[in-house]
Amino acid sequence: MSKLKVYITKIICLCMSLFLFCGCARAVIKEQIQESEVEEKLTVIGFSQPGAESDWRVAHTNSVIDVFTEENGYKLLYKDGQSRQENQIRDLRTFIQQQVDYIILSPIVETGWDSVLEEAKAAGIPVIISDRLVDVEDKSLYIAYVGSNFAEEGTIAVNFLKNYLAQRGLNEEPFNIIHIQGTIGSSAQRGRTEALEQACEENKNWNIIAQESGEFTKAKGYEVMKGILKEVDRNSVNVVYCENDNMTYGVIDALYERGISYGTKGRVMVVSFDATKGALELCRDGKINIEVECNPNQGPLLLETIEALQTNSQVPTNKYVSESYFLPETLSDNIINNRTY
Ligand code: GYE
Repeated sequence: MSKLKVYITKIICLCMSLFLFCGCARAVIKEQIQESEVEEKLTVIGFSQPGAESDWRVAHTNSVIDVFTEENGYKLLYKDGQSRQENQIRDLRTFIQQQVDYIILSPIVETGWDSVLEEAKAAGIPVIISDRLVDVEDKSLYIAYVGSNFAEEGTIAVNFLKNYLAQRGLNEEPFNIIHIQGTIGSSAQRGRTEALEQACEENKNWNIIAQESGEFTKAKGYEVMKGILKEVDRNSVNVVYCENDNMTYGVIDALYERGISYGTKGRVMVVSFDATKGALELCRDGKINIEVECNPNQGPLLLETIEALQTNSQVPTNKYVSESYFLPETLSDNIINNRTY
């Protein structure tokens, strides 16, 4: 091939590559523009969770993630506070800086939110509280609450115990309770604790012989129960009132280790809250006497609330999820198999 031919071939190749490159670049830019146009139309939600301490929490997170999808017109920014309020406050400030459209807050405890919620209000960002409540002086700092009625949950557990004792004519006998609490200052702890303490005031034979927080985790539940069993007379214990399922798993491990029988056929009754699948299986097998349900599927109600806000419709201030309870005799495999969390 002559030098000139080689030269011409090279130029042709170069032109073709340039042409191809420009075509691709244009396609990429077009795609990016289209993506950002779609993103611009999405409603941005900042979602702050206290952590991932329990199976219930994971189910609650998933329920929110499942509804605020791009197909539904949303972009969800999710932050896990690693079980620290200061992290959640920092996460809310990040959402405010990012100028999100709405904030969903599941507060680790009830108090200490005034300043950051004032900042959100000043930035014009509506806040919806989910799961646990906030205790703020100015109620206009949040638009709505979506979650559980914890006092009601506690009342269900306490009424079960009252009926149990009444049916067996044990109303006058000493009834000794080990009380494992959730994160102190959280609404779930407060509602469930208040119901029990109130019942102890009303029934003079009910005694809380130990009361400690297991912070809603299995590890801490196990640790505190192990410690308590070293302190109390094990033969005096009638019931463990445990404020969530994961702590209950730790509690029954500690009972088992000490050779103390529990559940419907054992020495010690077990009362638990949440009714997650694993705990329902234990309840069906008689290892847990009652499972008071706490429903984590709050995503759809949160979606409804935000859709109502988007269309300026009237938004109810409180929306409670429906909840029930389970006993070994009412638990079928069907109920358990249909449990999604
Ligand atoms: O019972 C527990 C979780 O706030 C309702 O927190 C929630 C509670 C739930 O970690 O498992």
